Amino acid sequence: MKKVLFLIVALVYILTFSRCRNQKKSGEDLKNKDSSTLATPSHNHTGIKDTVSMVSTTLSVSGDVNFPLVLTVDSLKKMKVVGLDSLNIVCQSGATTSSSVKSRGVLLKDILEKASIKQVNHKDRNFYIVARATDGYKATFSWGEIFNNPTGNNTYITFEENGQPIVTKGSMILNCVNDIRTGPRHVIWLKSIEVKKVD
Ligand SMILES: Nc1nc2c(c(=O)[nH]1)N[C@H]1C(S)=C(S)[C@@H](COP(=O)(O)O)O[C@H]1N2
Ligand SMILES: [Mo]
Repeated sequence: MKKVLFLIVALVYILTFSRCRNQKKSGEDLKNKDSSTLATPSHNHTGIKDTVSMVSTTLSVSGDVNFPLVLTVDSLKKMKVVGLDSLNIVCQSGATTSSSVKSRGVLLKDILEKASIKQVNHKDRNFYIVARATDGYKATFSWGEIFNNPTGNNTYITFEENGQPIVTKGSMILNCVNDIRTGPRHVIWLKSIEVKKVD
């Protein structure tokens, strides 16, 4: 009887001990995995993480405009939609971060015309336009670039890439396709367009 009891106790002890060891091992694996991820992050020069928390489903147009707007992808689809040629996104460093992106979108110029910039007279042209993202990233344009330069016909708010709605990079992206390097004024997670006047 004593022998049986001893055997049971020994068995329970061995089982418990081996489970602890296994748990510790998987715990260590996890720890190693975490630190190796930290040590060798996947190549991402901008530090951008695809994250749904950054997505804005609306684009506000505000500042020195007669008609402030809050636009959605649906409201853009009701405007003049243009299909863009395949585009590479090239960082200021020269690295291509995305290739052969085929987008659809609306000209920023058309959106600004809809909002109507508050110009006092025809010499009142010293406005700048800020395209801002939810993470604080921004790109700037001047009135002259948009309304008196080919850039105006090459700057789009896009909402579709390769036939799919944009998801992880926001719902709308600003793209200036005639920039020498397209990365800097490629604003993902776009949330607002602000029109400001130089005093
Ligand atoms: N909102 C937001 N947009 C951004 C950035 C950013 O950090 N935040 N980085 C820019 C830079 S430096 C580059 S090169 C491109 C890279 O775009 P991609 O990751 O869509 O290819 O996004 C640009 N747009
Ligand atoms: Mo970049």
